[in-house]
Parts: sequence; C-alpha cells; structure tokens
Amino acid sequence: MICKLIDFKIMGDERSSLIALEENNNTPFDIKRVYYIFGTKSGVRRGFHAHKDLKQIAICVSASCKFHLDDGKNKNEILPDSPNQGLLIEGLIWREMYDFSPDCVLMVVASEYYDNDDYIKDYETFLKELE
Ligand code: T46
Repeated sequence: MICKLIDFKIMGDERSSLIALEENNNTPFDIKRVYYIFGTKSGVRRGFHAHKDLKQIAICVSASCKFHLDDGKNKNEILPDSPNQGLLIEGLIWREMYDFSPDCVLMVVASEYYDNDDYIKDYETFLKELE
C-alpha cells in the first residue's frame, strides 16, 4: 500500500468513545494546522495535487470518502471509514478524494501552515518531480 493507515486508540467510557491526537505521541510530526472538509456535494472529486513537503493525516471522523493515491508507479484506492483510522500521506503522493457520503467530515492534521507554493497541481509536473 502506498500510504500507511494509523490505528488510533479508542478511549472514552460507557457514555461514548473518545480519541486524542497528541503531537509526536500518536502523530509522527509536529502539528501546525488542522482543517476539515464537510458538506461535499454528491459527485464532487477534489484534491488533484501532490505536496512537496507537507505531511498529513486524514481521518474521516464521520462517515466516509475514498482516496485515490498515486506515487507515480503504483495507484491505490483507500476507504478510510472509521474515526479511529488515520491515513498518513507523506512524500510525493498524488491524491484525489471522491465518493463523499453526504454526512462525511474529513479532518486533516497537517505538519505545516497552509502554503499554496507547496502544491503541485499538474500531473505531468508531479511525474517530473519524481525523476
Ligand atoms: C489535501 C487534501 C486532502 C485554505 O485557505 N487553507 C487551508 O488550510 C486549506 C487546506 C485550504 N484553503 C483554501 C484553498 C482553497 O481556496 O480552501 C480552498 C479549498 O482547498 P483545496 O481546493 O486545496 O481543497 P482540496 O480538498 O482539493 O485539498 C485539501 C488540501 O488543500 C490538501 O492539502 O491534501 O485536502
């Protein structure tokens, strides 16, 4: 598989489940940013880029969506559909996200602040970067 899935320990008690993300404890990098994607309309496909340096963990905290991942040689489809599973995306990986269920909330924990210059948005440029 191109990217690793991280299983987070579920805590909580008889009232509910609870998961805590702790920088460099159960995440393999310093956390600079957290964002979440919700209300994605039916049929929408997003992403279509790679990152030069960014490391991220994507967690479907509610419902599910699919990830298409491509390292230039291999392609994978991954369905992170559990709030205790994080998809670690690091290195030069082309990603696309699709098949969002209507109630999907995709939370992403990132190693850097938002930086448009870190994006590679053209697939041919992505392949050249890998050479
Ligand atoms: C990624 C996948 C999984 C910001 O202003 N700050 C932010 O931190 C982010 C992530 C986005 N934005 C703005 C930039 C765009 O105007 O929000 C808008 C939507 O972002 P974008 O089109 O990049 O969203 P996705 O779903 O294509 O990609 C996002 C992340 O950008 C990307 O790093 O790996 O989710």
